[in-house]
Amino acid sequence: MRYPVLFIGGSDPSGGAGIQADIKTCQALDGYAMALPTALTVQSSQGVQALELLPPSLVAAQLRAVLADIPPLAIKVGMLGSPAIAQAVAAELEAWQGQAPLVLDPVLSASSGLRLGALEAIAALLPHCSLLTPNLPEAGALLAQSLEPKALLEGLKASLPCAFLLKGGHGQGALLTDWLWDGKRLSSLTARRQPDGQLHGTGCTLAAAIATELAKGKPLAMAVLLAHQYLQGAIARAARAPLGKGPHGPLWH
Ligand code: PXL
Repeated sequence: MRYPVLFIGGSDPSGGAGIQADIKTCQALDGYAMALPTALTVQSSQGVQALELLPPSLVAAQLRAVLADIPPLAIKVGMLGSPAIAQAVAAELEAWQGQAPLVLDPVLSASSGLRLGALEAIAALLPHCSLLTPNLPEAGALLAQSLEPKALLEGLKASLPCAFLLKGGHGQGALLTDWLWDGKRLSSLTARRQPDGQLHGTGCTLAAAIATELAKGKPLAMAVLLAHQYLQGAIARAARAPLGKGPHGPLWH
């Protein structure tokens, strides 16, 4: 059995984040990765230097061709780049006859601070979303309020139409907690904070791993647990064999 998963997001030519990280994650977890870029970035472990968005019509055409040929069992959306691209993606998903769970990673900016997305773009995709995976700053931006994690959780529960995983990596302390709200229950996963240096693409990788496990038929909570374990392994391996001259080295898939 093969498990096709479709990834929609930005390209990172250094292979650390974006659709390159998605493809590696999916392959490592035994999925069949399909990937279409919304944008090309110029970046390395030293940061994102430039960004060029693809025309929305070209993103739509890629999506249409793939959906008509190999129906994905799950879809992950990362960097959308612009509201126009998000609307084009939403329109193609609406026109599609099939159905698949969609994991939406609401990418707003790179670690270097460069803007990679817009709130309006995320809003356009929310009606199609099965799981949203914001980090703390993204959750604050979505709620237009910078709040403590507990208050962010309540705010997201009250305002989102889908399940969400609130990622605690940007919080304080030696242990970090991710919170999963599945629509009915809240559960949490903790991990020991890893030193900075080889953490580029962690958000992309986690969401890609969740999508791949969902494609394999795992229930949401199990998919999140397996993805969390995969991410911790990829972080630990990378720490033993760093790559890149900059502060944002890649994981080891
Ligand atoms: O990790 C967020 C992210 C997503 N997608 C692309 C990126 C980045 C961060 O640099 O470059 C393409």
